[in-house]
Amino acid sequence: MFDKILIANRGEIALRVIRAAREMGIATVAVHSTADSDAMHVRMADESVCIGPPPSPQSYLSVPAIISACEITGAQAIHPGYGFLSENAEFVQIVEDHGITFIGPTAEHIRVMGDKITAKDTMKALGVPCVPGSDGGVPTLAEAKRIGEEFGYPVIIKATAGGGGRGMKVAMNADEMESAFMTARAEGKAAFGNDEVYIEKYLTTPRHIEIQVFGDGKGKAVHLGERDCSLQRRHQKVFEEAPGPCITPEERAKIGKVCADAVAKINYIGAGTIEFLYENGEFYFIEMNTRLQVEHPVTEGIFGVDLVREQIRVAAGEPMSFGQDDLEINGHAIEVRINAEKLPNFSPCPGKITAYHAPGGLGVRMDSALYDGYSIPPYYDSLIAKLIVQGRDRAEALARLERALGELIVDGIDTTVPLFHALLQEPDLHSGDYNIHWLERWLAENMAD
Ligand code: MV4
Repeated sequence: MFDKILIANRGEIALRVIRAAREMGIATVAVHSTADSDAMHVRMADESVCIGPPPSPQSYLSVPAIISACEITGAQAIHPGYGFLSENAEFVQIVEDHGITFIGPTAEHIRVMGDKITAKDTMKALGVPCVPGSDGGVPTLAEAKRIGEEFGYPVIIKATAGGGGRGMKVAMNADEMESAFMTARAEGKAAFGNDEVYIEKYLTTPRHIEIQVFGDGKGKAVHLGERDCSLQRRHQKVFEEAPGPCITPEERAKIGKVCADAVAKINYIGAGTIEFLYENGEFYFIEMNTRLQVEHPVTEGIFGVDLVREQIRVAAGEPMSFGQDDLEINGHAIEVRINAEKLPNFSPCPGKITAYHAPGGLGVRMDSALYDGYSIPPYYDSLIAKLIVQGRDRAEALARLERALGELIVDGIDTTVPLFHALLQEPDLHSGDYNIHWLERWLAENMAD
């Protein structure tokens, strides 16, 4: 096992990794920008290294600075958290070339899944159900139109290098194809330097269901059920839950096995998420994320496992501490993402926290790097806390969420907490009757200023 690891991240996820490492008796190194000298992850780590000025490209994304911090402190491994360098295959290669262990998948797996066409080809060949559509890339408008006719409109044109909803255009009919095709290509080129696109049948009212998988890198892998993350605003998840309110145990076992078998077959190592659209009882693969995700705590809650501990174990060459038969769901967990943003427009709201009180009690987990008197810098993501609640069933989890939100005090800045109080008044949220468009529609109807 490692003696010391470096966490190449900040905020709540840096704390999350430090906590797992400490329980394992592993020393931790925090890295930080000059804007984060007073950040909680710096305080909580055993050691810290300042790696640059506030802008991320010169600090949290600076590969030389992070490798140097590792060499100076003697850290044997790097945990990337999520975002920043977590899905950067070149970074992983450089880390390994320096004799440092990357706590995560191989550069090759990151590369394959980072390109949406090769990801889909790979998953399809592994028996994972995919959205019907083009076989690989679509190089010309004529070919795009032929595919539109073959599969029937509406179709969606997606940039292979896309992500976060960029480089994605829907064509409702043949007349819209030219503009949608050209725009998706141009956005792919502009945002990712890659204009290759592919085409899928457009699913009109799906849910976003993602399967948590975990592999040992040696052909063994398990699934840890699904999360329903359908409540999103501008491709940012807002509310996540496990298990999915609409997924039966039979469906879970079936799609879970398909996913676990697929990642076992490619010797996948560590945590991964296989994203699906779910409509009319069918799963359609869209993307795979080769990282620990923001919403991993809901899965940890219902399965009672520590995914970060497990990531560190397999990275160090140790076996996974559980098999599929050890994994059983207990109750229901919900996470809400609390952002430093001002409603109704969700405009970023950094500033000084003048009072802070975290909720507690049975079934409440608050993952946050906030503290009383902390100043949220304006340079980074606006996520300031994840409130995760768990109950014996979904109704109890929802009641607990409302109770915990009521206990939370974050003064001095605006947050998205009022959004959750309002959402908890909605019958559709209590019945679980929502899809990927529900929240945007609700916001348009209820947050119009
Ligand atoms: C789709 C789709 C409908 N049909 N693909 C959005 C981001 C990217 N990860 C995939 N996305 C979608 N792909 C087909 N064939 C609808 C979306 C989509 C979406 C997906 C998940 C959660 C929220 C969403 C919001 C808008 C569109």
